[in-house]
Amino acid sequence: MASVEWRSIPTVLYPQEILDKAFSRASGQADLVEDPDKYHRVRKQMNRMVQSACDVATKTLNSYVNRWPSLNALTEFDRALVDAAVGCDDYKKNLSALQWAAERSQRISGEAQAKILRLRDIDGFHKARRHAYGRLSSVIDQISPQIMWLGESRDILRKLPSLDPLEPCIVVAGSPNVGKSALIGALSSGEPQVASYPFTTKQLHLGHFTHRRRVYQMVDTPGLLDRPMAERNQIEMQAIAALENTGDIVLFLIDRSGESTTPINEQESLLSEVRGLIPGREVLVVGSKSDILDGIPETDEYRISSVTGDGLEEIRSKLIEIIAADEISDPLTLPDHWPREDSG
Ligand SMILES: Nc1nc2c(ncn2[C@@H]2O[C@H](COP(=O)(O)OP(=O)(O)O)[C@@H](O)[C@H]2O)c(=O)[nH]1
Ligand SMILES: [Mg+2]
Repeated sequence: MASVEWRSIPTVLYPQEILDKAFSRASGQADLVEDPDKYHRVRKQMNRMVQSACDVATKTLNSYVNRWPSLNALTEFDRALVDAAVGCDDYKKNLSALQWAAERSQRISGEAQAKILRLRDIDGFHKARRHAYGRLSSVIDQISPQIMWLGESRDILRKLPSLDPLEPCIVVAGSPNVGKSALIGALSSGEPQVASYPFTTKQLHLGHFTHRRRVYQMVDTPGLLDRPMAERNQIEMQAIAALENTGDIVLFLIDRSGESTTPINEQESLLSEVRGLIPGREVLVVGSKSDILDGIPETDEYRISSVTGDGLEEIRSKLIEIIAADEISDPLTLPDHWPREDSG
């Protein structure tokens, strides 16, 4: 399962644009027909027009169906995102409506061509072509709501985060304003990507760094792991469950500085909730904003400052170490310095 590049989903044309494209391509095709005999010329032209208009419609619709990721091929995390953003049922239903229309369009083409073959008069050729155009238009009209839905959904899906399920992922949790986004920015090579998360109006920050050719992804959880679970609706719980399977490790930030907007005891009870939610994952607790912790007793084993860079490299190594330790338990993965047969 590769990651979904939501940003590469192509633009969806309006229904009328699809028809315009089909009919204008068809007229162009008719102009190419050369035959001195009018009867044969018109017959060929009408045939070409129907065939090419229907082909363009079919290809356009099928290209949407093919370029949209199949829900079955998605990770649980991506499916949860799609469900919350646009709804998985609608996603499936609307795409299959397009597939239906693509097939109808081919049928219309076949039937019109068979009819033109049987006809013996120029007027009949024109009529058959007009009739086929009318049928094609009404098929496209019929799926107009579905096409519009896809167009709008595409704009929503484009902004979703893309996580690669084959690379490690660090979920950065903690109360609001503890410094999650700042930490991701400080550990990232390059600018963190800002994505939207359908469960919250807040923006999600995605960053990554590379170590020994592996990409360590980091994702923060605005509005997700930062509120008591009692306040959540079902769809949010579903997202948390999905995140649980995505993250290899949770880095939980605690802001013990006087500037924290959430009282320490509330931050700590969120921490125990997070631990309870994802019992199988290691939770690394890190104190944030060490640059303004003067005089505050050292409670956490790890302290960082995203402003001064204090403690960042220690945290990075610790994350890599924890993730590697986790992977050794997988019998198919060998540890880093495992002796290779050809090295002796
Ligand atoms: N002094 C100091 N301020 C920080 C540090 N990290 C974040 N902040 C500030 O804390 C506020 C919240 O940071 P942000 O990363 O948005 O927190 P988030 O809501 O957990 O993502 C911002 O005003 C940051 O500038 C830090 O290491 N030191
Ligand atoms: Mg943030």
